[in-house]
Amino acid sequence: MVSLKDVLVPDIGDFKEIPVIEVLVKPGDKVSPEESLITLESDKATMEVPAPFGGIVKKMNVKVGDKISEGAVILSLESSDDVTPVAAASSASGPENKVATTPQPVPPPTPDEPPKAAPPAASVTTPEPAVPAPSRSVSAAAHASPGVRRFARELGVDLGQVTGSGPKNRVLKEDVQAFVKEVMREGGAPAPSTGTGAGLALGLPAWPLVDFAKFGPIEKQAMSRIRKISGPALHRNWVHIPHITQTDETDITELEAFRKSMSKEAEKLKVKLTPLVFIMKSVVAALKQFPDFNSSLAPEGDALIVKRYYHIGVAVDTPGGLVVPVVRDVDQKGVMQLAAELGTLSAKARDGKLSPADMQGGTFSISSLGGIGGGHFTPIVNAPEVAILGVSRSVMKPVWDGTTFQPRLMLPLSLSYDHRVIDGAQGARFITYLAAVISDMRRALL
Ligand code: CAO
Repeated sequence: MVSLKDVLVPDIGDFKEIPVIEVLVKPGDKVSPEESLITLESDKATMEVPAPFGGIVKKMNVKVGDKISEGAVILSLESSDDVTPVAAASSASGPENKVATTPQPVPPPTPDEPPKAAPPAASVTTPEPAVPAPSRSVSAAAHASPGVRRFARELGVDLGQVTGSGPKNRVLKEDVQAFVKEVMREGGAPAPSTGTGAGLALGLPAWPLVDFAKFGPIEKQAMSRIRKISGPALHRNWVHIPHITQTDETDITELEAFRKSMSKEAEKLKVKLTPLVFIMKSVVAALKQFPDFNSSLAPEGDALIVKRYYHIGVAVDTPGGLVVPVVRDVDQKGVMQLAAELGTLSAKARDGKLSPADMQGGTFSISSLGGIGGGHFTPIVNAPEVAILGVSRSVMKPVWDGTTFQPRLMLPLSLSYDHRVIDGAQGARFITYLAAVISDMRRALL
C-alpha cells in the first residue's frame, strides 16, 4: 500500500536554526534510499540529509535560506508501506508517518581513496570537530555543496586543500577548477611557501621542530624584508625548475692583462672595470649563438618565448639580502658604460633604493662571487628566465700547453639551466662557447 510520510530533520546534536544551503530534490522527483535531499550548513560543518527510504517527493517544506532545527519537516515522500527506513536515527520520534534520518557529514577521503591531485600549497589544516554523527567519520574542514563535492570527488581533489572564495570560505566549483589548473600547471608538485610546510606537502617527514634553547643560548633575529620576499621565490625556483649545473673554467690571463691596461682610462671615467662587464658582453655573444638560453617557457608550457633583447640581471649582495637589478640592452653598450651602470645599480641596491622597474625585464642572470672567493657553486635559475651563470674567483693554475705547464689565470664558471628547456648537450655547448669567448673576446666578432 502507498502512503505519504513526512521526513524530518534528524538529531543534529546541539545545533539549532541551521540554514538550508541547498535543496537537491523537488516535487515529482523519485528518490532512492540514502539519496541526499537537502544540505545544512552550520558554522562548523556541512551536512547532507539523506532520504530514509525511497519514494516520490510530493511536497517540499523547506527552501534555501530557511533555518531549521531537529524535528522540522523537510518534505513529504510517497512510498509503499513495505519499505524499511535506512539509518533511521534512534532519536527519531513522533507520529508513525514521520521519519527522521541520520545526517551525513561529508566524509574526508579514506585511506583507500587517497586524493589523486596533489595540493598546491603547503598549509596543513586540522579538520574542525564536526556535528556528532552516529555512523560516519567527519571532516568539516571544507564547506561546499554536494554538487561541488561530487565534482571534486570525480577529479580526485581533496576539498580540504582547496581555498574557498565563496561566503564563509565556501568552496565553489570555480575554486576546484582553479585548484586543478594550478596542480596541472605545476606538474603535480606543490608550491610551498614555507620551508617547514614543504616537507609535508611533498609527502616528506615533518620539519623537525627543536627547542634550541634547551641546548644553549639562542637569539631570534627577524628576517629582512628582502629575505622574506626572495626566500620563497628562490625556494619556488629550486623546487619547480629541474636544474642542471654545468661547470667549466676559462683562461682569463690575457683578458686580465687587457683589463688592467685599461684601468687608467676607467679611472678617468670614474668607473671600476672588473672582469664582470667583460663576462656580461661574452654572455650576450653566447645568448645570440644559443637563443634558447635567452627565453622563457610560455605559461602553458607548450612553447618557448625567445627574447630578442639582452637585459642581464646581476645578483648584488646587500646588507638586507640578495637583489637582482637588471642592466638593459647589454648588447648595445661598451664595457665602460656597462661598468658605470653596474656601479650605479649596485650602489642603489646597497642603499635600498632600487625601484621595481630596476629589477624587471631580465632575460638571463649572472651571480658573481668573484670578488669574494670560493670555487664552483650552484646558482638558482631566476624564473621565468631559464639559465644563470655563476662566476667564481679566478685562480692562477698550472695549465698544460702540450709541452709544459704554464701559469694561467683560470676563472671558474657554473652554468645552471632549466632542463625542461635546455638539454645537457646544449648546456655543454653554451658553456664551452662562453668560455672560449671570455678567454678571447675577439671570438665574439666572428
Ligand atoms: N676573480 C677575481 N677577482 C675578481 C673577480 C673574479 N672573478 N670578480 C671580481 N674580482 C675583483 C674585482 O676586480 C675587484 O678587485 P679590486 O678591488 O682589486 O678592483 C674585487 O674583486 C671586488 O669586485 P666587486 O665585487 O666590487 O665588483 P664586481 O663587478 O665583480 O661585482 C657585484 C659587482 C655587484 C656583482 C658584487 O659586488 C656583488 O654584490 N657580488 C655578490 C653577488 C652575490 O651575492 N651572488 C650570490 C647570489 S646567490 O646567493
